[in-house]
Amino acid sequence: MKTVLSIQDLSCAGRCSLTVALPVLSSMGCRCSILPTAVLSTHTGFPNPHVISLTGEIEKIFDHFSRLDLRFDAVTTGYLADPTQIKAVLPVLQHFRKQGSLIIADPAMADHGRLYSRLDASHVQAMAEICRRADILLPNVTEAALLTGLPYRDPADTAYGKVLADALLAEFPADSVLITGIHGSKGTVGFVGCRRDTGSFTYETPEILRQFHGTGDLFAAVFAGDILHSGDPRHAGMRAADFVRVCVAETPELTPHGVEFESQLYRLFPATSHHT
Ligand code: PXL
Repeated sequence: MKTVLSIQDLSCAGRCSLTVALPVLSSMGCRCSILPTAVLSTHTGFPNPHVISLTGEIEKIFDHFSRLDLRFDAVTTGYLADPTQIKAVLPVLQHFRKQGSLIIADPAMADHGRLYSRLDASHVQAMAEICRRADILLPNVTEAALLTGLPYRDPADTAYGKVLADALLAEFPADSVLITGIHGSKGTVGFVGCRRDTGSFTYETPEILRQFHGTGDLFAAVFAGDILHSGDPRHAGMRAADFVRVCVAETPELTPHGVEFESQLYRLFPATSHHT
């Protein structure tokens, strides 16, 4: 059985981060361990969430993991609450990287051209340090622009996606990057990816014009579960994009509670290896 350590916050309500990663990775037949970095009453798209930082606990949990010599096929990172917390995660990545875990970083910090509420420019600098320790980066267009210093464009087309992907591979040592939220020729949305060894690839699906919270987290979780079996970022990205799309399509109303993925989890069961 493949094993994953998911490092991100636990938002009690709102369907994102760990409450998405756990069911998705379990459905994909992975044993998912967690390192919760903060507990929030809701994600920060709701007004005034109660935030309990677990920064001081990260080192203690990691220390116990190390004494047990726990090992994981992949370690994934997502939303982190502040730069101090990010600093506490760096040694954890360093350790598991040395042990051969695949490090997948979703620099979840911004969307639609803006940082999430509560975050500032110092967060971008700190998140870049996470990205320097990753094998695979999964930013959206806004995050890719912030990490490279290139301008944010809306919409970002495939050509600009390739510019962002090349800039990321120039700036960070990752083997692959995959940028979500790229707009194709006619009413499509998808990703541009680039592998350092074999070059770029793209994928587009018909766009559904509704924006939900947590779809990036859903994408990253499916991506991680797939790549551990396929070893192919393009395959993993296609499976993730198709899954997010069907979840959006099946969500009856636009609320801050994210997409209705629960009724679609069966599509991820290990026996179904085709995408969607
Ligand atoms: O979905 C990304 C995310 C994760 N966790 C928290 C968030 C957000 C996005 O706003 O606020 C706490």
